[in-house]
Amino acid sequence: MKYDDDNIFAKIIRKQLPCDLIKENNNALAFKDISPRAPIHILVVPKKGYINYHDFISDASIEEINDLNELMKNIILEMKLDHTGYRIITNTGNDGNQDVKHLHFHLLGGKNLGLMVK
Ligand code: DGP
Repeated sequence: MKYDDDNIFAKIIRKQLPCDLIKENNNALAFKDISPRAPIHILVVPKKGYINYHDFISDASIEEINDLNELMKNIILEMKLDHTGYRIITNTGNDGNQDVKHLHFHLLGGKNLGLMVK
């Protein structure tokens, strides 16, 4: 599958659509999910276009991978999620029920999230 430059997260990254920005660095952006499933529901995305995790890990530079992980880590520490716990999810493809075809990690917390898969 080819990456579609017109997906909603690509437009958010290009600032063609608004978002509730949490934090960003050179290669990654974090913003609030528009339909939160938990008191804390943040999406962490690479700025460059990758459809999913395996594309990212195959093709991204070390700087891009480091920046995404650094952004995730800083949010976890700043929101003290390391004290309370959290969940990171990335949905991929059909079985993963991926809706937006730009890699994103859901960072969820703020309550007990229950079982991982129902
Ligand atoms: P997924 O099923 O993993 O592809 O989840 C996509 C998520 O993206 C879903 O939780 C809702 C969120 N989302 C969809 N459109 C927008 C948008 O325009 N802005 C924001 N902030 N989030 C969006």
